[in-house]
Amino acid sequence: MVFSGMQPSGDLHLGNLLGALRPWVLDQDRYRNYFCVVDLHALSGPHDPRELAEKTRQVAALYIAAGIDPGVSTLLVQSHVPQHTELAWLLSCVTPVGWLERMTQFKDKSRRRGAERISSGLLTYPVLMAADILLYRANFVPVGEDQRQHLELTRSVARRFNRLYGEVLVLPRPRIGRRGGGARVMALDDPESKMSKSAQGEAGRIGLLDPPERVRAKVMRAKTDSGRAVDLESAGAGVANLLDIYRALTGCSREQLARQFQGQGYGHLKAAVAEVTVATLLPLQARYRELLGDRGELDRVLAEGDRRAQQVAAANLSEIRAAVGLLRPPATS
Ligand code: AQP
Repeated sequence: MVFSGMQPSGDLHLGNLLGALRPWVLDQDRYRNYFCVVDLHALSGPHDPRELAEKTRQVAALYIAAGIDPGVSTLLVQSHVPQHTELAWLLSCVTPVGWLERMTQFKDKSRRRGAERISSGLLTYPVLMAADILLYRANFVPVGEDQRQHLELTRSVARRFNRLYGEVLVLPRPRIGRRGGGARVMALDDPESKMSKSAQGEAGRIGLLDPPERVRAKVMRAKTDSGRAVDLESAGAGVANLLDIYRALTGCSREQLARQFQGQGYGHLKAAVAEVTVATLLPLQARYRELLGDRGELDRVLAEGDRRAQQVAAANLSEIRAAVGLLRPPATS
């Protein structure tokens, strides 16, 4: 069983594609999958209520455009399955605050936003994420490297819960960076930081919906180092990031990478990265436009996924509720 998701907190980018979406697609026939648009998570930071519903639809359309088949995988919207939030409460009651305060993403985002502007939802975000995963008894969670710590926390919470209430929760394992890299795509304008939806300015990220000219302009302006020619052994963060992106997009080996770029100028590498990126994104964008052209069909697909997910979620949650000792609700006719 596989569970993973993305927040509709901004426009999805190349990091989301290479770190998560593509690994989901490549492995989707091997497992039972739940791919979720985690809209409740998007509320933990600043968001525009006039845009959230449409962004949620857009992320779902991007999943399908990237190759998720809703006939094979269950595609759902987190807020449409209320069991996620109920389980989050049960888990929060066994999660020490200190564990949450140690999360790097919480520390980074709260430093960026300032203590007055962060919500307690940002602190408890990893508990909701643990609930998302544990609710479906997922064995594997394919995510980018940045989510490793949250996955460790999910395992710790599940272990603690099972110690207190019996073996009801399944400990999930992260799947990070399988198949050709891309587990941590760095920002083009600041290769020491990860490419991110919420970073200020657009120069650092390649949006999955960026038109070809914008992709080319961003890649050509990517920060490198003071050198001129590529050296695979001693590449600085910016050049290494471009090489990683090229490798992840083409699936080429390190030897092929060396043959093509070793000793070549940075301009040559950038032009090649821009072209493979454009070639990857064009068909995805065409399919995305088609899907958004028929919102009724997209909503129908999501409703079917929500329904399938709710069945599993309700059955699993009722076992978890019983384990903590809650009174079983009266059966409704
Ligand atoms: N730069 C990245 N490289 C590789 N994988 C990445 N992911 C995110 N950024 C990179 C992976 O994408 C999935 C979706 O993540 P999310 O929507 O829950 O948000 P996030 O991890 O917090 O990613 P963002 O895009 O940076 O969003 P904001 O800025 O809103 O926080 C996850 O599997 C993640 O690992």
